[in-house]
Amino acid sequence: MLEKFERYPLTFGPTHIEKLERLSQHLGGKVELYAKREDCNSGLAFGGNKLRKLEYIVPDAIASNADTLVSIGGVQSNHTRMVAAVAAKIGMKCRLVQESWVPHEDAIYDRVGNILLSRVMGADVRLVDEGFDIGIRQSWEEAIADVKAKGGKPYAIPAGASVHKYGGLGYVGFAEEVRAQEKELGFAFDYIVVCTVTGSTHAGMLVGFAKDGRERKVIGIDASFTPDQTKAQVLDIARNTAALVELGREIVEDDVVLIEDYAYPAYGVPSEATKEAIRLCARLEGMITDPVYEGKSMQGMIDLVNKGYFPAGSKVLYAHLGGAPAINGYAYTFRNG
Ligand code: 5PA
Repeated sequence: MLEKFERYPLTFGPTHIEKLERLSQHLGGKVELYAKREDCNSGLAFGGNKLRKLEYIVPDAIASNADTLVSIGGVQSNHTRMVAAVAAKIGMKCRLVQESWVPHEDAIYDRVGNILLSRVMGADVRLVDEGFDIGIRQSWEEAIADVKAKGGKPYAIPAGASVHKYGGLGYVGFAEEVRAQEKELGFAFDYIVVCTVTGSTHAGMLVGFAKDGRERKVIGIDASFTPDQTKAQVLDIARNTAALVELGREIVEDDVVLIEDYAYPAYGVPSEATKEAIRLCARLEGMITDPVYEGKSMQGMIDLVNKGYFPAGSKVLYAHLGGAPAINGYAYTFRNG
């Protein structure tokens, strides 16, 4: 589906799919759980889902003759860490706006994890005291203007690389990759579980899996706590991406399956159930999920298994999208494990 698009390789290649045997058994053994390890997809600053998206954006950035990538996220944004890594790798400068998206207090929150890595990679990191919003932000537009005013050539990458015209392509590629892996495995997955916030990961998957009629089998777990805005953004990106790849059919609102039950109490703040899911997955599988994104989708998947949402015998693929560095910002939360 992506042959006509230029791709700048930033990842190792197809990501590993592993069975979560002990977690599946622990939850009763009726549903088989697997993880696709997007969190281990690259040697660039611990990798993660943003690299798949950026592979289709970097050629445009290079062609534009830019010298500075400009992007935005929360203080512990994984996306901005990945943009910093890509800027270093392709020899550009990087300007990052880190907003106060998370009402979480930890004395070291703005010194460790993702933001530490971005600083080490030489990004110009600016903290801005604005709350959570996945839309286009004034602080980001000001940063772009500021780079220009100082004689630089900015290339603008929105939050999560999502509303960028090519933001959805990377995860169309994920679906194609899963189809190829299914041939080798000898079975197909019945459901794909994905954490959804700015929307292009989910949107790309939806378009990619629409090719074989599985668009409604992509189960988005909202972690934004602003699900209406997130759902609308997924739909927009999916429609734009479907047109780009010439899917040949309309994406409709009901194709976006977004479960809203696990994002509480706020974006970036883990509930007790999220913390329990993080511990359970770590203790049974040695697989680390974070309190902002993957811990919430892990909690969601566990709860859906327990509720019988997936019929007995289902094979469920959990997309592990990365994000583990942020757990360092929750040192006090996990001080006793
Ligand atoms: C993020 C996003 P989307 O934003 O494409 O919906 O992906 C959600 C998601 N898992 C899931 C991890 C580990 C993520 O980092 N992170 C954002 C960031 O700034 O890091 C874009 C919000």
